[in-house]
Amino acid sequence: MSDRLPPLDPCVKMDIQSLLDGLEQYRPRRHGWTWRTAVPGQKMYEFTYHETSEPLKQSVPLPAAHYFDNIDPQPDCVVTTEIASGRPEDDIRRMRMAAWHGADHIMVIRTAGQSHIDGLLEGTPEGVGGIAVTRKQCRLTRRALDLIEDEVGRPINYHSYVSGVAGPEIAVMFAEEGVNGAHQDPQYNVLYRNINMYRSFVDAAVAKHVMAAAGILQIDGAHNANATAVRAWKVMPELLVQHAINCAYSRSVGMPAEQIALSTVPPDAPPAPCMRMDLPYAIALRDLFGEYKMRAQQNTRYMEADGREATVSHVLNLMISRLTSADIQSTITPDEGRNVPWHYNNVAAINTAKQSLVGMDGLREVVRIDRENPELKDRVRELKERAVLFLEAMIADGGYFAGVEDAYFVDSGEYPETHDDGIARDSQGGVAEGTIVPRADDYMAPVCHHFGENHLPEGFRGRAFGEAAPCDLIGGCTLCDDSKVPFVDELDPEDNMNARLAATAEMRERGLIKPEVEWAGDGIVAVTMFLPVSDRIAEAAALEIGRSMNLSDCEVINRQVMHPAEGTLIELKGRLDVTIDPATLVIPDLPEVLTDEEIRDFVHERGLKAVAATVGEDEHSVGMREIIDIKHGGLEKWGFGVTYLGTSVPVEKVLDAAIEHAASIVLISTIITHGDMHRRNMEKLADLAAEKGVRDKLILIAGGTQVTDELACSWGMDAGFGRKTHGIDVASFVVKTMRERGM
Ligand code: Z98
Repeated sequence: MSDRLPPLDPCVKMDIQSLLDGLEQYRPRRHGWTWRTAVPGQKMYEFTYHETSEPLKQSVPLPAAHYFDNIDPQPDCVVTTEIASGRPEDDIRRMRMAAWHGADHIMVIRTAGQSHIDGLLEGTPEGVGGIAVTRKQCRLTRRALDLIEDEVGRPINYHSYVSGVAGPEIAVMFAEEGVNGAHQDPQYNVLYRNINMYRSFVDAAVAKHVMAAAGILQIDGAHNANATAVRAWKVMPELLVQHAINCAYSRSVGMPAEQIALSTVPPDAPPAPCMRMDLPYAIALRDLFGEYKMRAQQNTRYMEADGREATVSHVLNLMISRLTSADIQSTITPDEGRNVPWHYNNVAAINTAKQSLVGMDGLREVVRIDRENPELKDRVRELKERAVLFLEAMIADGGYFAGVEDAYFVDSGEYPETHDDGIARDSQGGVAEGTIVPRADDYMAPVCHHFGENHLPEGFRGRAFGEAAPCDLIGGCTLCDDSKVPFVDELDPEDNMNARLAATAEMRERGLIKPEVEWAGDGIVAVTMFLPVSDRIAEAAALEIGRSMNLSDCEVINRQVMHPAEGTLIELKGRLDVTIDPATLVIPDLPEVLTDEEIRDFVHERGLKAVAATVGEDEHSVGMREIIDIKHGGLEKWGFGVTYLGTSVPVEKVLDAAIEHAASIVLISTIITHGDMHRRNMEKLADLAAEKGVRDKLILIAGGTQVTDELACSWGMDAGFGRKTHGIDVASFVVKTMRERGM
């Protein structure tokens, strides 16, 4: 049982072996989907939030959070990430990182074509950019997520797909293994996997019925039409129709409305004026399907390999979510365009969602969509009308199956305009055609959550009818009695988790370090370089540079023209065969800081004074003010008398002021480093102090983003302080140095 495993220690890596041990006995501790608990009016730091949820117990806040007491407000909607390492043992490490940044819906991507597998896979689960679904993979993942959710203090929903001709079996397995959410939409199987349409709908009825019983949240497949369409914005009416078909079908086989989520994507992306085009669609959708949940997916149709571009589209999509609504906010990364699933891009996309949603907290209250705006109003109505026309025509033409035969779907014209280029399927063809067999008169399945006519004997219709359960006839079924759930280990003797973990065992045991993005120890690194040539030459040159850097399997994953002749930005990936033993590393000790009391006493005793200035032609003042101002916890806090001389101050003037004020500390700051200005100013200050015979009476300190202690000292300073320095570091240094020097 998962609760027998010790809780995770945030400073220790997850022990994958212990998660595998005893997996055959593990049973999920809960079933069904969990929403976040919204906390309207939540107060954090100096702010009041309108659309956030309960905070995490442990997390990694956004980078700027240190200005705000390290708060990490979590939006009110569930945030999705899609994990696709292809190896469960690596997937679960990624999940832990994703959860710490704010994901609580984790989808594991499967290798393409799962839909064509006609039985439940129990064999080897490794895939490429995805995973073949197996019981072992599901169970291991759910078990790991139990620990991860305890660590972050929020339930995590685990998600996969119930598709294809093995759909009903997979649904049962998901219900048994505590999978919390799944895509299920028979239209997906028909249109994109060419599974026979009758078989798809029969299977879907059974699968949905099982999902409903297990509380599994369903996500539909309409978004795949956006992703497939020639012009994604043309399929908006059809998307409404696809949602309607799956919702109606799901309801008719017993799925409650609250378990149905629509998978919706703002269809366009810049350079299209996408917000104006997407907003009416988002509104029409919510008008028509208000009783269902909205899963807002990110636009992937126009995603290229550029992370910046994908992020901007994502943020625009997030704005639509905030202006309308989203119960689940999906995140996606441009990894597919780059041919590698990079786990840190998962984290980046989760942070994009968290940052944008929290940044737009309560936006809807102050920025209202103008529903009376004629352009918006007319377009919302037009979309609905086009969708209704689509449905009416399809019904008049013989219904859904006839419509699919007639290529109604994914046509590049906006209905009723058609270009006759939709996806057509033959009702007498496709995968698993002719495999539907009528039930015999005496057919009776002694299992619960069975769909359809089951010829049950009297008194066994189930607890919902106040009668015995059908499975009482056989002493219980797997959905009612957990102990009956089977476990089948991997079958491949070579390619399996144990063998793969054995290959990297030394790395784990000795804590050896190798870069990775895909799998543990893969050695893959990404290098960004600017090459002052045109793109094709740059690409060839980058590959050559990669080889000179000792990288193997080099591949250009992104190239962006800066100017046709002046240059190209290249992102290159390659494999670096280097292993670092942490025992060989020399890691400098963190500077020790003194207590407030110790510093205050020392400063008061001596009446210490400092002069401070940004020197040279440099107008930056924020860094220096943080070091000196009392309100930022700067030197004034301990009683230092600080004379701040301002910005762009000549070094001579700083020194004169120090002498005039009888200061023993001189603080200079430089951010600008062009022409080595920072070096020259430091050297000049040290030389002048020596010339005037005051060098040994002064502590000279330089600070700035490009300053290091080593460099500053080599240029005549007593210390240099770079990024992330606080007043306490400088104050401690001053006191310690004055004590050492007997000043
Ligand atoms: C997403 N990035 O939705 P195979 N059923 C439906 C699907 O949408 C998918 C599958 C099944 C997307 C994920 N969608 C892509 C409705 C896949 C998967 O046969 O295993 O590929 O089916 O977030």
